[in-house]
Amino acid sequence: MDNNHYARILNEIAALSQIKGVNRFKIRAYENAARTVENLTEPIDARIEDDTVEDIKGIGKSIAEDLREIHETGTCTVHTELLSELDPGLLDLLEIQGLGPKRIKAIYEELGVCDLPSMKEAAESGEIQKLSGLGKKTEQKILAEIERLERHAGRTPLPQARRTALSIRDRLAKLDAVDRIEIAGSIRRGRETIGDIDVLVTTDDPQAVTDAFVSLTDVAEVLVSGETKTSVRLVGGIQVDLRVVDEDLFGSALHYFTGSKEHHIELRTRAKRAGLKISEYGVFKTDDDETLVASKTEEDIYAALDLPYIPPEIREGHGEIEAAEEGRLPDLIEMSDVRGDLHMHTTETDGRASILEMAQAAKELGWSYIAITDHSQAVTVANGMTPERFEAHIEAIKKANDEIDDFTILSGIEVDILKDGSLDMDHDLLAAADWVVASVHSYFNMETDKMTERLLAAIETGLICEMGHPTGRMLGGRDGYTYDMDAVLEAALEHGVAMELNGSTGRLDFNAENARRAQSRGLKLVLGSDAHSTQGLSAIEYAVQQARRGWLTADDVLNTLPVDELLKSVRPKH
Ligand code: DGT
Ligand code: CA
Ligand code: CA
Ligand code: ZN
Repeated sequence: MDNNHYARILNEIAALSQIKGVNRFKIRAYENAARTVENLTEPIDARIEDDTVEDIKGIGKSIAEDLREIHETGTCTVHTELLSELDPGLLDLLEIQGLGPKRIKAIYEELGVCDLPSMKEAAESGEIQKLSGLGKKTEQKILAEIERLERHAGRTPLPQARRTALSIRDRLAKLDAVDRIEIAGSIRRGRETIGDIDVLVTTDDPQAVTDAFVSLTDVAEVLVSGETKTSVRLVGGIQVDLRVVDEDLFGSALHYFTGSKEHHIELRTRAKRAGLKISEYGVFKTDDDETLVASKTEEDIYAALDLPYIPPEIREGHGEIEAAEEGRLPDLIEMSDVRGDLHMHTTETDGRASILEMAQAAKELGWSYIAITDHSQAVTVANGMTPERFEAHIEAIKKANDEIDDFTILSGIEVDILKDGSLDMDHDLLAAADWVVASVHSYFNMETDKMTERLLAAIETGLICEMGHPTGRMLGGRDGYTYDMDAVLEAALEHGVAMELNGSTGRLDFNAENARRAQSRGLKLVLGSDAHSTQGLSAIEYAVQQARRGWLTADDVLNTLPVDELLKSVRPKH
């Protein structure tokens, strides 16, 4: 089971305990343990298996016991008892952003609201605003949140689903019976949210694979069990389809189950015109013998249709087949094109590693430079820097830079764009820094015009290199703020500001669509991990995948450049 599953159960215990009203220390212990598990670099499974889970700082004896139980059964008694005493629907209410266990407790106790439908009803009939401490504004926010949750219903954010999928793949790959195993479906295409996980295997012992699959500890329910397809629901609620396919047909099966449906529909039309048909079993002639033309590899499938290989990330029916026909498929950016990472935090603000630790970890990933971009003082919760601290931090970064060979640490900041569009730092310090990311972290709900003015004012300072997470959306969470995107992109182009594609797992912001829009207007993009720890640096993978979904090439992305060229590509009037 992946660590997130453990963390989720612990977080839920903390929240449910708060609703139930148990003592504060216990709640705090679960919250802390959840955070510890989230930040652990190694699989908690391994620590349980070698019986060292109690040695982890922040995990006490009784929570260690819970973790062992989760390891065995997917859940634990504390969790199931809380749910049976309270109401399972409360877990959905915890998804309402900005409400929190304390207020849910009040609404639950006073109105008997115990799930999303009853919450919706109470909010629509104006019952919520009558409660003390909960006004009309909160009630409207609750309704907007429920509407958002309904929109995302049943879908899981990509990073979470992908981690779960990789964990399943890796456990099954260890079986002797498994020859080949691949994740297909929307995860392979890198879609932002995932309906279910699709896994393909080749084996000469299907029964052994199926048995092992349904016996995985995090399987809650077997939905379908057949000779070639088995579907299960995991304890977290996500469905996994496992298909056993013939080795000779692996390419056509992988292609079929990778989708998208839209891509397939267009391909089928094209195949028909050429007297061919295409299915999960291959490409066939539509003659009487139904001669098999291709099935082994995906390249073979496309070649049979007289097309170059189309990468999974752009198989969405967004013009890729036409582009392939006309030989203008973009040469999509790859991980190996990336030379550095331009957004990360250290212990100076809300990160967990030092400047040098971040640099060393980045160097190990193969980067040749990074920018250290800690927060400015407006972000008090992140211990943002005053000008004095930033000045000292720039010096500390320069010093660290001298201590690491063949690597450049750029001095930078993630400066807040304040409500009026001014930047939360002295301008001479921003000018002195190598890399300035500017981001919005407050007042997300401004009117469109006001937000546009705010961003334009920030861009027009001429001090910004990069607009950080440019819409503020949280994946499967808060929607982004709205502004006149064309006006902002135009100003960014004029002032040499790159737009970030933030790969941190909660964000993926810009999304692929906006990235493509920026690129088509001639803007450059920057990939950033927004790492708050050394492990967080690997989030660049997600940024690359979303960049590919946005049809971006290495030329569209600034951090594929050597550092000197990178610095020349932004804030030209600086
Ligand atoms: P999801 O799971 O909603 O995030 O999206 P996908 O794309 O993973 O969709 P899913 O799991 O329903 O099916 C996986 C792929 O298998 C899909 O992209 C295309 C293919 N596929 C499955 N069932 C059908 C079908 O009934 N018609 C067509 N054309 N393709 C299908
Ligand atoms: Ca799927
Ligand atoms: Ca599926
Ligand atoms: Zn930020």
